[in-house]
Amino acid sequence: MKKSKQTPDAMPKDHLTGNGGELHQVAGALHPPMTNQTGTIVSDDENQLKAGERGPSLLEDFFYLEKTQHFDHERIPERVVHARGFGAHGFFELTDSLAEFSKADVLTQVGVKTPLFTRFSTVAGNLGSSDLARDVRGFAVKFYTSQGNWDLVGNNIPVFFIQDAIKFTDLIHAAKQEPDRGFPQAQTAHDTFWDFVSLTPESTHMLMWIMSDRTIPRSLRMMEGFGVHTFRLVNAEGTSTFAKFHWRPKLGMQSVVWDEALKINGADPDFHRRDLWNSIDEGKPAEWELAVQLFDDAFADSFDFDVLDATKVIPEELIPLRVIGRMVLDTNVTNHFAETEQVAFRVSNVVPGIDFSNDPLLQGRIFSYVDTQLTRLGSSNYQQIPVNAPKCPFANMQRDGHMQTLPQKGRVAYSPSSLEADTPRQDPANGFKSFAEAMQGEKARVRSESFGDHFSQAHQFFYSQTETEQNHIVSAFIFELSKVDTKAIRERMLGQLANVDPAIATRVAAGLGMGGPIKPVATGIAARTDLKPSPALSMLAKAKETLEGRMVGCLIADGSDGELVLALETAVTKLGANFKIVAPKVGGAVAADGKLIEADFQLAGGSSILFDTVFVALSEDGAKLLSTEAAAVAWVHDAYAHLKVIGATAESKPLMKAAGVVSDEGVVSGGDADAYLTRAAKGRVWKREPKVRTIY
Ligand code: HDD
Repeated sequence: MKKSKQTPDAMPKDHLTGNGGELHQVAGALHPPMTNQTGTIVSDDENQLKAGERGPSLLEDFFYLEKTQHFDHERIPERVVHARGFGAHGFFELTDSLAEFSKADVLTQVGVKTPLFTRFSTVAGNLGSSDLARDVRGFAVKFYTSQGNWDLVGNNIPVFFIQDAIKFTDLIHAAKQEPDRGFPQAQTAHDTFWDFVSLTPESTHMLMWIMSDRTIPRSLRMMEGFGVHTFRLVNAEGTSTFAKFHWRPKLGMQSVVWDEALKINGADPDFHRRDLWNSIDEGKPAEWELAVQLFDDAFADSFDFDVLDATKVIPEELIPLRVIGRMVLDTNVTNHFAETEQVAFRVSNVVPGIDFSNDPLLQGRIFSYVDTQLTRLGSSNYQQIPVNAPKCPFANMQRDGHMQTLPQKGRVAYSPSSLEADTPRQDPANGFKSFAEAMQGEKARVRSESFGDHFSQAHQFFYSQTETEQNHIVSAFIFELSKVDTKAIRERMLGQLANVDPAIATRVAAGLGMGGPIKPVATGIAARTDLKPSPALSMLAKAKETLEGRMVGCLIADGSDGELVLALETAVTKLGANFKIVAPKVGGAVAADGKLIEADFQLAGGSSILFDTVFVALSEDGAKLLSTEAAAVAWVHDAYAHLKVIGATAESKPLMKAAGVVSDEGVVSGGDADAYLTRAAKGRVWKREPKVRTIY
């Protein structure tokens, strides 16, 4: 090995070699000497210490012991729920002060950029599951505010399955793998989940949401987020206002279609994390608006449902969203484990000016998050881990414990005290004070009657969707229930759906092939059908016509028109989208003019499911050749069946034919790049759907 004394610019020499070692040049880069955890330089990282050349290993080999012991303990318990997650750093910038309602700096100091860390997740799957499972997405944000950490631990759906936290254990046990067999993984399409929810009518509204395309997002950058619960804001005078928090993605909302989701899970199980990582890495930060719905007791008292019931939304048409700032995720983590895995969100992390409501789901969460971190991170000092530590000063009398890293100084570890001047003291004027809500009532285990209507908002949600979205909800119920072996559970679920609307139940029953009358499950309160549809609940009704942040895939082969491909790439990049070339070989293809066009993907590794829209840029020979290549036929066929806009050169016809493409408004042939991109920006060709799959 060639040795060099040169120091890389970014690293101070004494840091790398201050222990007496030297820098080593390997493949042109300079590497510092390897040491063990205590700084002793390792001379040989390839062989254990042995008694003789072919003899047994020696226990004395402290390098090997330390290395292997560390490896043996690399894993920590994964989260019981939301195990699979992906995070990034960024900031929140307030654009509209809420000083009238809250005394929190983060909600009142316009223009200040508060650093934050956001972790997205799926709920049911284990750590190694796939990103595109049909599931709720966690949307947890840790704001490192000047007054302490504020964690807004939400989801991409504004309602929840249950009303009281005491049912959370049951919900999750029903949703996760069945305990005897240990499967299925990362899906609710099995008996125990549908058994539980069909016996738990309060979950019906949430079922409508999770059967919608919200649970198969195209990108983490393209989904909404919600604080779910009603929170309280408290101003300097101690007056409280209720608040619900909403995140709105700058790129607009978009989902994949179900068949695509199933295939993406095989083609790229890391689809969502790769997408977010790449986008930030390419200097394209992900951005959301933060908006609030603010309301007072008078509204709460007059609203049709209880604002403390987490299975209900307050339609935006009733309380409009007020946009107050933006979140920008612009920095990838340095180390996934240290940051994304060790981040510890706690619903109890609030700051003066932000407080809890009495929502019994929220109240129960306040305990659970603090508790779970002890098992996961193993020490009550987990808040000292950099990703969890506040970025404002903090001081208290908590001492010692496993993995204490703070040099806690002084004799005084108690309060009150008189021995040292600089010990921390309670601060009644500036400290967090709970809102002084008057309390009354008998101690009892009860569910308020105001939580009793489980079907009206489910009905409202379904009929607030576009026809396409309604069809997808029905299809999702059919898919999931078709995986339920126990017929009685399927029947009971149809009975719950009949409570939402007999027409929905009939459609699902038709798809399942379950004839005969559907018996509604007995319910205390029947669904109201007079609630006005809320278009804000639909994704397609508010979809943006844009290609920004999207992926365009272009299929080429030898003989393709190089100029056309280049022109397309330029136009796509100008629109803020990513252009990726797929060719039979990853090395690329030789264009008609003899020049090499390099590829980003080999055909089998770059299936069209990875792209939002595709262009087939083949020559006549290329198209003939690929029309007998299964991967190419599937590439075009999938794009067509997934309702994508397909652009193509006239010469690509043989492949289009082999793939069963039937001309429609979303098939732009003739090689017109502009016409293709104009149609592609409008999104999928929903009108094509009845031609490619049965709508029940
Ligand atoms: Fe929870 C994790 C969101 C109800 C108990 N939850 C967790 C995460 C999110 C949510 C986003 C992952 C945080 C991260 O990225 O580390 N949870 C919700 C929402 C809920 C909800 C939006 C309802 C509105 N959760 C809920 C209840 C309980 C829990 C009712 C228990 C009583 N949740 C947990 C937990 C987790 C968790 C077991 C697992 C890992 C963790 O906390 O840190 O404590």
